[in-house]
Formats: sequence, C-alpha cells, structure tokens
Amino acid sequence: MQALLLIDVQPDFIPNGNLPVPDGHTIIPIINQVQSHFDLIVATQDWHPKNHISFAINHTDKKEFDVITIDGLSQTLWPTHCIQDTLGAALHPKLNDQAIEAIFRKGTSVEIDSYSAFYDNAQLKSTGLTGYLKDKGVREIYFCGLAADICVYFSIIDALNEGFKCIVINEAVQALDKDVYHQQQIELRKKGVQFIGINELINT
Ligand code: VGL
Ligand code: ZN
Repeated sequence: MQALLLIDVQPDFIPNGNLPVPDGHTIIPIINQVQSHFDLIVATQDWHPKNHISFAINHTDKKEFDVITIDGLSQTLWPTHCIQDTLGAALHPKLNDQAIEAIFRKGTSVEIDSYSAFYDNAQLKSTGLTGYLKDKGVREIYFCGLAADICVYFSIIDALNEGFKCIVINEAVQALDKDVYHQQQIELRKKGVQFIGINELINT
C-alpha cells in the first residue's frame, strides 16, 4: 500500500505568504495531477499558536533567521507563520483537498517546534501518523510539499526510521535553500530514498 503525503501546502509557504518558499506555488498543479494515482492521501498543516517559540518576534533582541539554542536544540527563528485558524495556515485554496483522508497538525505546542510530520523536534511527542499509516497497511510514502529542506526533509528522516520506503516526487517539492536541499538529496539517496519525476510516476 502506497500513500501520498502532502507536507504543509499552506499559503504562508507560497510566494507572498509570511514564510515564502521560492517557486512554492509551482507544486500545487503537480500535486493535483498526481493525486489520482494514490489510494490514500494524507496532509499535514504547520499549526502554531501566536506565542510559538519558533517566531523571532517572541524573542527579545533576535531577528528573523537567527539561529539559537533552546533546551539543547538548534532553533531557527522564523517570521511569524501558520498561525492557527488564519488563512495563511489553511490548506492552499488551489490544492484539491477532496481526496485527503486525514490531516495531521504539528507545531501546536508553544515550547517546541515540529518540522517532521511524525514527531516534534525533540522526538518526544508523536503526531500519531506512523500508527495511522501502519494501520492502513502503508509501506511506501510518496512525499510532496514544502519546504523540501525543512519539513519534507525531517519527515523523510523519521519515515525511514519508522521503516517506510520513501519516494520524493521531484516537481512536487521546493526548498527554502536549494544548496542545502542538494546536499540533503545526496544524503537521502545513500539512505535509500528514491527521487522520481512526475513523468516516471504517471507512466508506471
Ligand atoms: C517549515 C519552517 C518553519 C516547513 C515550517 O513547513 O518547512 N519551515 N515551519
Ligand atoms: Zn513552522
């Protein structure tokens, strides 16, 4: 059983949003096109309270994209984004959401960030996604979404640790930092992750 996992396809991560990923908008028609190839589609939403620890504005004398250490973990201080119940945190209005069976929200605890769809950044609290997918017999996860080098990357690392086969749909992800993502791709390939183009997916 294969699942399509849509990571954080939210207006705040699209150009003109509060934490824009370059070319982020290009993934939406691709995702809409590939959905019919999957029997199970699951999405995540980055879903922060206003006073979230990852926002630069909630730290004195810090600016956006500063990197600090909190409880021994490296934390980038982000522009305020994906505030619960705002339009920027909704699933993107152009994303076809009719076939999405479940939505897992993350980053809801004030004191800790959560990049991965599976666990918070301290690996302490699970979202329940592993159990949900295993209960449905999923063994392979196809990854889409934003940002390739942050939430998609950390979701793949956790998915590998949970024993899933991981495949990335190349045109369905975009990175905040393309150089970082390039290095991550080399690492992930060594770990057995496959990267496929949309044509390969549609013709198989
Ligand atoms: C993300 C930074 C902060 C992401 C979420 O979805 O990649 N990046 N929060
Ligand atoms: Zn976030």
